[in-house]
Amino acid sequence: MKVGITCYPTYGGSGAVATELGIGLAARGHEIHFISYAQPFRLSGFRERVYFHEVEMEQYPLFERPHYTLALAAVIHDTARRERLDLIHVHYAIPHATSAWIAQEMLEENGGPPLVTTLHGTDVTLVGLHPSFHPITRFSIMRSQGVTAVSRFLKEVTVRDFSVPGERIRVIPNFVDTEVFQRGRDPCHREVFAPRGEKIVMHVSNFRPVKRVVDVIEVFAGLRAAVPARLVMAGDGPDRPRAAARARELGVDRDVVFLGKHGAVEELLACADLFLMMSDRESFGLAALEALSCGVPVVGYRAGGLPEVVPHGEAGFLVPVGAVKDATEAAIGLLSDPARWRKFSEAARTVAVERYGVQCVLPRYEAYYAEVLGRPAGGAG
Ligand code: GMT
Repeated sequence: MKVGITCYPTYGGSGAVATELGIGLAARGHEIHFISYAQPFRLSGFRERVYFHEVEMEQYPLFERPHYTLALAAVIHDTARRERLDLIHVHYAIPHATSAWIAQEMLEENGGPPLVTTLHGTDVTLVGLHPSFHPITRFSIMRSQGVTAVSRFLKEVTVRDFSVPGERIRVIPNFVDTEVFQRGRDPCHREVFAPRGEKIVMHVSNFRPVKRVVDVIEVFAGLRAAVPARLVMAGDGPDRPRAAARARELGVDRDVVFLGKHGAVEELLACADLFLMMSDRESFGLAALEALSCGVPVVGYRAGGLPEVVPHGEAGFLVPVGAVKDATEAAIGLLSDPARWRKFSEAARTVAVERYGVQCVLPRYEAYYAEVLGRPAGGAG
């Protein structure tokens, strides 16, 4: 099958999932054409059957605002025509599903390939809800021949807030390459992060307000008062200065490392002891899944789709949003009891491998593509 994939190429869950999906499908014999304004951050090195088409923006004095949606539509149209794509799969509805719909309209006389849109999170729960975006987001979802959501939670929200019939949305969860994300890989940076044998607590995100990174610092400060620990904050974004300021206020700044954006989080997670995800809205929580795959228990807020990913009391603990004290107690309980921690770590790895391993989830996309195309499932042809 020849599939065009459009995603945001920058650091972020939807781009990561889209890229891993393309790489995985290419390994299974499909031909993948990534279409975006930059090479997706997880797409490095040469890979057979993987191509990248850059969306370039024309500079013209009249265009004070760049027309990315149109430029993307033009490249999707061109790629679909030249490469004879069987299917277009866009990740994150805005504006990708709209651009793909325009491309399809342009291809209509030749019968354009069907469009699958994967809803990831804030395209539905935040940005798409804005009154100025709501009608076009709904329109683009409804014009897609296939729609997937990364969690049951996200499907329910889309049905409720966009009046999309439930039967139009298939839940296909995010996945993780459990060979890449695993404990004890080399290099492991434990001695650098925790030279005195401290526990390593980790957080990975884009530091947007929804991630509540100040709460991450507060949970860590409470934990560190009871257990020697260091906090590694990977990623960057608008709330980083607030988090750094809170760490200073609470007197824990010497034990908090802000790494900035990191291209290989698997190297970091492989030596973590605890992952904190204190988001107040999270449709799935890919970073939490990647932590579980590395045998790292998760403590976080019971928000959105996170309870579908982290089994409470088994691979981690989820507490109500804002319950910093409860989260701190849960973190202390895990890190001060080695036998309990080992049990949770093993359960975390099992959940990742058995429910969310790439080998379990990829065939579900293949089967869904076949269904949308009206073909029998199976095979790359
Ligand atoms: O950053 C992105 O790529 C998108 C981002 C978002 O804010 O929509 O992440 C969403 O998609 C990820 C991949 O499916 C999910 O793991 C995240 O939970 C989800 N983020 C939110 O719902 C806040």
